[in-house]
Amino acid sequence: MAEDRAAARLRLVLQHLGGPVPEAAVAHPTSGAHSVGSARPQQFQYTLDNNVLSLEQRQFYEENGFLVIKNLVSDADIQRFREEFEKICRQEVKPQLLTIMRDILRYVECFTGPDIMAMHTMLINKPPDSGKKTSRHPLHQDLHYFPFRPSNLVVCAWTAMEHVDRNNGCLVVLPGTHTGPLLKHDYPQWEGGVNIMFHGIQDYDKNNARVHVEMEKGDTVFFHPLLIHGSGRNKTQGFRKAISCHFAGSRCHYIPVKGTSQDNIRKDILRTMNKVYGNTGDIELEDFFKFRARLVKGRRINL
Ligand SMILES: O=C(O)CCC(=O)C(=O)O
Ligand SMILES: [Fe+2]
Repeated sequence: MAEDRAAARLRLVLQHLGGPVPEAAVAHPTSGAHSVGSARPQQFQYTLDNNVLSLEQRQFYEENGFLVIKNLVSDADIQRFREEFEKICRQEVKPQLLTIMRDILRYVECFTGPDIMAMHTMLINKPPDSGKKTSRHPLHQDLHYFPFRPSNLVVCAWTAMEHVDRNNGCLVVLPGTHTGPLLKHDYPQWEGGVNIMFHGIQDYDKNNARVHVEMEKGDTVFFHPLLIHGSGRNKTQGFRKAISCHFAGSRCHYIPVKGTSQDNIRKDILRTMNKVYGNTGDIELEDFFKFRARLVKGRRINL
């Protein structure tokens, strides 16, 4: 029975991604869980009403914890960001908060509500793997890094700046894991080592489906901060570029993470800040986020 459900879910996920649907996954077409327009009133927990997402898209995110929107960012915008990105890599300019694309915000609002803070923006330049597999990003939940809640008002928008697939280390996600708890993270015991602050989860359900999210330039995947995800090694000679931005509804509030399972990353981040900015004294993780967070729409309420 659980296998039936898993197969039906995998089938739906693969259809959503537009990829080939393996035989085994098509074998159970009877699941009623995804029927659109059922008479039962819908209870949504992970998405808000704002008429941007279709019912099918909402149901997909509710069940799987991620949603790909194809062709969301125009080629012209990607080109602009690429040029900016390359200047930053050559250290010609200091990174500024990227102009948040209006089209992305329209979708972000479905998760965060109308008052939106950009909490953390990254230009990800995944290098060709040196042969030691150090370009891998271990499976993790982004909430491990964040001292604010509730998690359902937080979302990541990850935009591909070029075609991504398993060859250059696309994202890999474990659908449905956003409904579980925040798990314990630590540095993985990998032979070749791992990048600083790349904590991973050892103790996840190995039977959970794994989906490689292949995307084209300009596609954006939105995902929940409890969704377990990571990325494989980059086997190509090029740098795989993406923009990842975490947004939160400004109704979220900070929580202390000292002494919790997040204490290890808290210490790592504070130690790094101390190195970069000099003596940062008894600053806390929430101060770091308060300082870096930017209001991008509506009112700044708590964050
Ligand atoms: O781009 C990657 O390889 C991983 C990115 C990631 O984990 C994130 O954006 O949260
Ligand atoms: Fe992540």
